[in-house]
Amino acid sequence: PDLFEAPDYYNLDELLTEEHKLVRDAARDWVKRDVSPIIEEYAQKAEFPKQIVKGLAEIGAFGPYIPEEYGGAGLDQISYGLIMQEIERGDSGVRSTASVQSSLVMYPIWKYGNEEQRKKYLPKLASGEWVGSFGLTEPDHGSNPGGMTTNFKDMGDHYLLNGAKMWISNAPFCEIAVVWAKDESGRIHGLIVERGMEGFSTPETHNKWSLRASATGELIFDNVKVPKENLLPNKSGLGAPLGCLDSARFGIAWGAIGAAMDCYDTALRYSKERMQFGKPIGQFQLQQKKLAEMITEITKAQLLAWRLGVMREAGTATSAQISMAKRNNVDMAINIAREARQMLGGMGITGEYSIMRHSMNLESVITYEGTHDIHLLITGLDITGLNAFK
Ligand code: TGC
Ligand code: FAD
Repeated sequence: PDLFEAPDYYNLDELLTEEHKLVRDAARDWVKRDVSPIIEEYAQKAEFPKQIVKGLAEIGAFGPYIPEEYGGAGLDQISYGLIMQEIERGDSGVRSTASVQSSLVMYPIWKYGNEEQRKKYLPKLASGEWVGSFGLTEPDHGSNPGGMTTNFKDMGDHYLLNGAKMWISNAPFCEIAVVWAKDESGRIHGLIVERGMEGFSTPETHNKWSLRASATGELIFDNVKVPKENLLPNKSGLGAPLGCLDSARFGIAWGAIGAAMDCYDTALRYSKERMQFGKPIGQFQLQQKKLAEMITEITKAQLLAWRLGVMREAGTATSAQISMAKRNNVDMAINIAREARQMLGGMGITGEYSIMRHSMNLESVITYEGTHDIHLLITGLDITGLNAFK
């Protein structure tokens, strides 16, 4: 069941450069070899497979577009997207680890940090020696991060940080966390908090039915003394964390296509092998309808992601355009996972096949990085000029 084919119904490969294809194929081969064979077991155990961190670094999944001088892969946005697509064919939780590390930890340090911070943190994050987390969401502030209460006070020679973040990917084992907190005037800033700082703890969140191969936890700050040099100096306000989300949401728009492709591949293969009423089930019109709609939706999502990649590379993609692609492509994937699972009948609910795991994972993907409804309201605001959030 781990034989990936690569639906490319509209010959999108013709739009890719040789480098894009090399990067994608290297990621695909690595996922096939090192992720697919073990991921079901780790998801069942609800454990992150830490041994894959090195491989993620080697395929360029940690900071694909961060310049090489800081240890990044120095690739373009479409390469970043393709890497996320291939990783999420394997598992959304593994893609989450890469998304957080690249777009939510390395990106803010690169864009909003100073040169010392870039040199201190980025190479270690790119190589996977350190894994980071990103703390924006709080127990009482998810869709509305601007309401956060985590705060820091200027104590002269350091900052004193208090508060708590919840639902944080990679939290239980992160070496550093990029944490968003308000200063005494209520302005949001990013702070780099390091494991070992007194008063900083990261309890794990258990009992998840989704994203089980990714570790999720809290970040708790109880009078943590944060050195002043750990504040990201070059951007503040809610726009700073939201800028990181733009990059992560872009990657998720591509990643979701990978999960959908794996479900489609699996259902297509199964439909040709599984016999009922003396025929392969793929010969029944109802099953063909499901498969035909899947490949149609995957193709539309690929075009959306590719065009967004071109605009993102040119620096012209708006946040609302990114929201549209995240929302559409994750919704496309979750619907395909559900239909594909039904096509496998009873076998579809087992861990023998990847579909049920994708289906459960996508419940997180459709919620994090802005829920399905929040992204709709972002589009609504963009086209009407009328703000449903205020
Ligand atoms: P609003 O007043 O609209 O905006 C505040 C300031 O931010 C600017 N801005 C953006 N800047 C960059 N990129 C964006 N996407 C931006 N959207 C808004 C805006 O211009 C403004 O700037 P300024 O200078 O005027 O202050 O903010 P609001 O409080 O009304 O909220 C807007 C809303 C709802 C769209 C936003 O807060 C939102 O997107 N909510 C969803 C929250 C979310 O996505 N959380 C994600 C947490 S991280 C996560 O889930 C990681 S999962 C990782 C994984 O495992 O892959
Ligand atoms: P709420 O904001 O309470 O929303 C509940 C419901 O109300 C949703 O359906 C929502 O769409 C709806 N709603 C809210 N506001 C409106 C409105 N104005 N109009 C209409 N409907 C509305 N966060 C991080 O900071 N870092 C991470 O690494 C991270 N990783 C995550 C990993 C996992 C597995 C999960 C599940 C979440 C993660 N998150 C992370 C948090 C995630 O971003 C939030 O769960 C998400 O933003 C939604 O917030 P909430 O859960 O508080 O839901």
